[in-house]
Amino acid sequence: MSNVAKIVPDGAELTDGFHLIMDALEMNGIENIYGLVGIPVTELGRMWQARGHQFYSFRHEQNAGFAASIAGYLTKKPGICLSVSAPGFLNALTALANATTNCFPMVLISGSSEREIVDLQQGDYEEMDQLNIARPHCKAAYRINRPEDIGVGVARAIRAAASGRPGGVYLDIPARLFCETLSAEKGEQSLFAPVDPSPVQLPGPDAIERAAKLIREAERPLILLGKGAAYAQCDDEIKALIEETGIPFTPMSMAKGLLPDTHPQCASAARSMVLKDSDLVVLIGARLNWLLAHGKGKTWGGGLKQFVQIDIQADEMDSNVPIAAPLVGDIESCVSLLRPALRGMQKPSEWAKAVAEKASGNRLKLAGKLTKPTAVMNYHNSLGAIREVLKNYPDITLVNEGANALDNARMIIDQYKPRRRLDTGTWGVMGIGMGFSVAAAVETRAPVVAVSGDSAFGFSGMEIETITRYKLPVTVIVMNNGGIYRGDETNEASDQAAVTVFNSSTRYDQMMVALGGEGVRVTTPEELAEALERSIKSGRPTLIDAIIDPAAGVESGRIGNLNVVSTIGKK
Ligand code: OXK
Ligand code: ADP
Ligand code: MG
Repeated sequence: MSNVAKIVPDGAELTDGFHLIMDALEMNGIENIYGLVGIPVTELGRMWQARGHQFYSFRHEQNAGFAASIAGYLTKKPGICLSVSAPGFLNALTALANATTNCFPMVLISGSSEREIVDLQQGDYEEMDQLNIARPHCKAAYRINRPEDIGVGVARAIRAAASGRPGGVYLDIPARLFCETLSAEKGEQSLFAPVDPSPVQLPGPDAIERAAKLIREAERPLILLGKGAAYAQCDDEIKALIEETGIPFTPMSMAKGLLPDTHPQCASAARSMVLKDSDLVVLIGARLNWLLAHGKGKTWGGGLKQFVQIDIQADEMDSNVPIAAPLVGDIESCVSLLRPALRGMQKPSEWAKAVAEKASGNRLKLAGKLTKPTAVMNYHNSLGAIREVLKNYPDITLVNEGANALDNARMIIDQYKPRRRLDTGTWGVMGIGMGFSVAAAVETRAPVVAVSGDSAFGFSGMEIETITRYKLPVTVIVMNNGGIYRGDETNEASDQAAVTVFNSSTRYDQMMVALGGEGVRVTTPEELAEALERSIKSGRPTLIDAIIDPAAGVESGRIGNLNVVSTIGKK
């Protein structure tokens, strides 16, 4: 590592902002930067590559931001996104806010314009008070004003993103700072990596005892795994807790695969039943937000449920309903303390058996639909074909977005390993597809399959050029039914296309060919399976345009209850 930029005539060695930022990132073990260059950060991207690191150049900052955020989720180290000022910064801000909402650690580093001009609103190039705009959308926002503060600024950003509940951090770098110099010696002294940036956090013994007592006394306990449990990377501890206690478990979407979906205790296929009929629910890294009907109401069987909740964020407790046994701490510590406290507990065998029977009945019912031929492919038989192929590739990461494409793939495609399913998360955000795919391929060094609705794909579709440029082993399957939700809506009022409808003749496969990859159009489950298998084996960037029945799909998939519909003025 060299942070010596130049040697001046009197012999003093100098460094500058560019070098110090790179030194600080290196010191924190950063290897990959996801971003989009332009004034004033282009040189930083170039110099990062010159040091032997990777800079992934995207076509839109939002996708670079999504990539950085999921890199953070996959590695437990903040993902780094680099953007230009004002519009580039704003484009990335959605991803930063999404990272914070989903508890993904990332740092968005944006160049910004000159303070004295911005602050007097004198109309600088890309003038914007970025720091203050970022603040409400992230966990922490910092600006570095002096080269000697770069070390502390980067260290604070890394610690803020990774510690406690992870999240997004904004780091503002005024353009001028990049070239400001400092003696190399002072520069070197100013740099450091934070010691233990995400420290363990132990729950108290009383809290463990309280939780263990409730679990022992429960007749129909359920363990609900969230993406916090997957993030914690203590897979063996969680598996041991579940198997030692014999409690049925159900994963939230990104926790699928923490234990295989085919595990005998997996209650995914009996979801309604276990949420409703359980008498105690142990939440591990899952929040009682909208995705869990806020922990109350008919989903949960009407009355108040008893909850044990494991979470690192103390004020998550009681956010929606009272938590009978809060366990505040990191998941690994909490689970490893809970296990001995539960040793010898009686397994809830009868309940577990009833759950397993319900789940296997539902699985059987679904299996019939997955192989049923139809005149035009539907979600069941197309995803059924994908499921069969992916069974043989458990290391593949599945990226999934859309409405029906999301809900059906979550239900149909089994996951076998932790952190292999990445999706629209807490916000149900469309557009994560290609950014997540790039980062998953980079960080896991294994193939990626993205299953995207045709609408969802449109949000980040141009990044297939990024995928081909870096020759990433990504297969994109566009579930093409010609519209948002479905492609057969008609506009009763005029001849303008209906709001949910796209061109039915769109050739997404040809888009991929034009941008340097392989493109295939398929119309049957057999063709789809064959194309997917071939693509995975080839390792070549491929887009499979899967033609789905335009009439397949329901408005907003399984969350149609959230739609807002007027009852007034309809003909
Ligand atoms: C699950 N199920 C199965 C299986 N797995 N049956 C057979 N075999 C298997 N393997 C059953 C399960 O028991 C449920 O049936 C049903 O399938 C659905 O399961 P699941 O897990 O999907 O459950 P549910 O109720 O949909 O979960 C609620 C939810 C989920 C809110 C957590 O819908 C979700 O994550 N939604 C995210 C939606 C989203 O973000 N969309 C964004 C785009 S929409 P029963 O009989 O047990 O109930 C958008 O932007 O606007 O419209 C817009
Ligand atoms: P899901 O959407 O899968 O239900 P959420 O994003 O709602 O998951 O919840 C994840 C939770 O996990 C957050 O409340 C977060 O604070 C928590 N969390 C993340 N990492 C850890 C960890 N290492 N230890 C404890 N809790 C964690
Ligand atoms: Mg569609």
